Amino acid sequence: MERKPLDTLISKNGLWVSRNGRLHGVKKCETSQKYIRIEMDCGEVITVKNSKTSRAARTLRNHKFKKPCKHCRLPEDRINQFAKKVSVKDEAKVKVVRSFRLEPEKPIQPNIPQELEVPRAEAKVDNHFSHDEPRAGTTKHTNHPIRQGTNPAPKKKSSGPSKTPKKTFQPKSKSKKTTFTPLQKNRILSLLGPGEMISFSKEKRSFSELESILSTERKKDIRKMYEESRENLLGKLERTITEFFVDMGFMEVKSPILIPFEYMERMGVGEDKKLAEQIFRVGDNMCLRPMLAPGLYNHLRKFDNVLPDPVKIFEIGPCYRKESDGNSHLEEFTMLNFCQMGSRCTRDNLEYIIGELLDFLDIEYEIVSDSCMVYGDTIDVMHKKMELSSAVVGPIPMDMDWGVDKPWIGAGFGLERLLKAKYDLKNIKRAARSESYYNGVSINL
Ligand code: ATP
Ligand code: 9VF
Ligand code: MG
Repeated sequence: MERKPLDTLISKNGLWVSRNGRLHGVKKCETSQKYIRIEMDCGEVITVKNSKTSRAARTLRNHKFKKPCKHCRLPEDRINQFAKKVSVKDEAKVKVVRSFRLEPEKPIQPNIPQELEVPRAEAKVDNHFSHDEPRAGTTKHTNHPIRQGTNPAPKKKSSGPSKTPKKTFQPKSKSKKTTFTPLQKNRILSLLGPGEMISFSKEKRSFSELESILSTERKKDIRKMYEESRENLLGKLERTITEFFVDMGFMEVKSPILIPFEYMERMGVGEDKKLAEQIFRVGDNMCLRPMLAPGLYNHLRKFDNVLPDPVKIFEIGPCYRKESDGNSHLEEFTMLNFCQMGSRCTRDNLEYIIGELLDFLDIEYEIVSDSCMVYGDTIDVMHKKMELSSAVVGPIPMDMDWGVDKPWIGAGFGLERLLKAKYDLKNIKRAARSESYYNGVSINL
């Protein structure tokens, strides 16, 4: 026999059995595409998925409950009828109102995030955009000769998650150790604040106890952000860096995100190349840009006979790459690429600009040498084991294909990686465009 959906069962019985077995009278019931909002006689309101197979549907079908809710004041005969498995047929006690969209006020099941955030060593990701050669020529960059004696740019007050020392959740009760399923661990890890840690092996509180404590903390965090700054960290970083480069005499550029695939061929990433597999193709001829260089090349060429020497431009915006997952890779990320063409295009000047930017952002870094298939030799900027940027001193043979014939310097930075470094985030997903985190804090609450 066809099983009835939950909303039909509710309207048939006019009753609801809560998770703890209380039998409630239903006052009002609204149904959307996916959810049912139920108002009980006692005033309690819940929103649940309209599922045929849920616990609630089973209990209503089997007429199982522990005891009636005192505050609903259900008449004795209704309780007895339900207990005797007699449905109040054709007596639709509760009118089901159908609406198109009804967002759940509170999902019954915690929304388990997809990613497994179990702490692990920096995951190695297949990376076709750069060779995996051993890093060489490491130089600590705390005292760059050119930067000595220059006035550091004013440090701005940060309104993001604080970089306070890591807190550890200490077990409080003396009861025995709790074991957590991988899904539960995942949920708890996603609920930790940006700087917090937990030791599951020592934890004595139950999953639901911990989940509830952490959810309360995260709600406080989000409310505090709403009261105090209301700025999104990624948006704010883009604005801060824009101001920095505009002040340094660079022109802000916004070029298309949807570009001809031919641009990628001209960047040396033709269809036959391995790294073409990382590109999101759109239709036959277009793709989502995996880098900012093509748009910047075109601007350099066009501005060359317009602007005074040297031409200084930068762009900040979304880029897309298919990546096998990792703690520092996103498929949708935000790149900053600045470049200068003409005079003063030296490695020293490139390192000076990079140093000024990272000092301004208060992020520690070191410079190492690397190479990649697009540019050949690169100067990579590292924060611990994470690459913040690849920088290049041109000219390079590819310039010819873009009508550019002057020396240049340039560097590409990932903004989410800058945030991950600055706020010591566990996973780059916390810094990304997201529906799961706001400013590094879970919003699945
Ligand atoms: P990696 O070797 O870490 O995969 P890459 O060398 O391929 O990076 P570049 O092409 O040099 O990356 O891009 C410049 C910068 O853009 C990187 O240094 C990094 O900060 C950022 N970036 C690149 N790919 C990603 C990504 N998938 N997610 C987040 N940031 C990225
Ligand atoms: C360095 C990373 C080729 C003269 C317009 C500027 C650079 C940046 C490398 C970047 C990329 N190159 N994501 O070039 O600044 O292009 O792979 Si231009
Ligand atoms: Mg690189």
